[in-house]
Amino acid sequence: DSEGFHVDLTNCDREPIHQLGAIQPFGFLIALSSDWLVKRASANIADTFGVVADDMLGTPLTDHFSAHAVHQLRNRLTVLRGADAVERIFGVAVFADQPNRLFDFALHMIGDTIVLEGEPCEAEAASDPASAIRAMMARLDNTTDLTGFFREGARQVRALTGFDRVMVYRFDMDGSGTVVAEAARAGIGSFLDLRYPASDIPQQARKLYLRTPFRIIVDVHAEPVPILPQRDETGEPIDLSLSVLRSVSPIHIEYLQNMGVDASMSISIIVEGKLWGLFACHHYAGAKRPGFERRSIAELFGQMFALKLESRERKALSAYETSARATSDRLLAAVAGDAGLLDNPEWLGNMLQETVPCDGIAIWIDGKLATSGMTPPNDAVPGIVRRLNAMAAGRIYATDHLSDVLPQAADYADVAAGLLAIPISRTPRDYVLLFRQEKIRTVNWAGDPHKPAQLGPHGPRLTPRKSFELWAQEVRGRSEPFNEAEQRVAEMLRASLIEIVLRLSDDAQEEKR
Ligand code: BLA
Repeated sequence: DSEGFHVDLTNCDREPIHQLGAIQPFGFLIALSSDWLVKRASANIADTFGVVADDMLGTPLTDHFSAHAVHQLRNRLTVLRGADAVERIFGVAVFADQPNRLFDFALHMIGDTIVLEGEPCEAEAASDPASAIRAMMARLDNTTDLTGFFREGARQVRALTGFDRVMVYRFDMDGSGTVVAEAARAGIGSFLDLRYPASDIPQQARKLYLRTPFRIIVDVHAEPVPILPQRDETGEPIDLSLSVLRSVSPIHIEYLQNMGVDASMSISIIVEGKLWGLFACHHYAGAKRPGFERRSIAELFGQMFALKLESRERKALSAYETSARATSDRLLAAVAGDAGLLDNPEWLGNMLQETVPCDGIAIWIDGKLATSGMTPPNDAVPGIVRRLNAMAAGRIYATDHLSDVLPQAADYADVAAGLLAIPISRTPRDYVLLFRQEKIRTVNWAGDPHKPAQLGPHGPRLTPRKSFELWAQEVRGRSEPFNEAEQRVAEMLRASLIEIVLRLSDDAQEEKR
């Protein structure tokens, strides 16, 4: 279509996925003015109300809904005032003469516009939601390690929603992601440990998933239903960011079809305000629509899961920091008793090793070098120090791939591929350097990550990759990365080391006098 946005490899992140102007056909959408007149309606409205969308525009909602239903919706709307949230109301009898024909509704606001989305109530309702959630939480709490916690999370989402495959998908720092846990129907193979490139879930989608933590694609083969009129008096398509029925990017639909998926659902896992990962769910045996109430329980479960994950991560971090603080105290105490220890890289190396594992250590003070363990050749160290001085003014610097910033480091990458540099003075620049050796890893990508998409046969139209065959990549020249917690701890050790160095130089001054 001429108005539509053409996706290509350069603009994938800019496809306006919240403004596609259509919903999925498993429900209907009505947008209302603040006086409850219909401003927009989805083209499938006649299926439920027997009035075509065009004829509904401009009419009051009370022409179509029972007075009681309108009353229920109005009441619920008052709860919402101002919030960037979706209210839900389950089991509404829309037609006064059909008391058993029930619908579930989602309500949200865009400015002054009220957006009402309805779908038929699930025949077999979820059991008491509160006790369902309680049982799910108890199961999570019964797990000991993180792997078990993830696996139990996947199991619970699968038990609740009935999807064929439920995965816990964790994002890496570079935006790629790995399946870290899975619960699946027997006989459909496993995606566990597979890695997917960042471009499989583009930026704007991630941003949207922070705001709306739940989405479902009930049937990837279903034809989207346009919302009429497509453009209102402002000329804008409706903003479907918070819509429950929002239709989905055709690129992503193609991706799912290439994967052989019929229905997809995902729940954001938000930790410390960041998109940590997703529960990603597939169904392969046709369309899948868990009822709205059940989906709402799954969404709430996702939020509780994330909170528990956050608290587990915090606990682990604080235990690590406590032990690091103890090391730092011991360091200070030991050096206070024997200043010579700081010139002893074996001793210092062993000490720091306990908190930040490494394969070698170099100490550079006043242009003098001492090393222990696996380190670059001595004559390479001044080059590293010069590079650090030019780069990381007085701050911790960490890399798992030193040759990124220092090309000649490729020569000794097998013994020292990664570096954590702790500056311990201002001028002249003194450092404690922790090295990690190369760790050759095999990353199992689901398809070649260098070709996440290709141009289609009909011009600039983008086609996501068709093959998800295992594509094993051998990663060389990199060490185990120094993680965030280790860098924080290095910051703490740095403070101790600076204190020691200052004290020693004071002592030296003293002796001179
Ligand atoms: C969205 N991509 C998504 C979503 C997932 C993935 C989970 C969220 C929507 C959903 O729940 O289905 C990716 N799904 C995965 C991955 C696994 C999985 C990695 O099951 C692993 C097991 N996709 C591409 C390319 C583009 C692209 C090249 O591969 C763009 C050029 C786009 N993906 C794309 C878009 C969305 C998306 C636009 C947003 C869909 C929407 O919410 O409208």
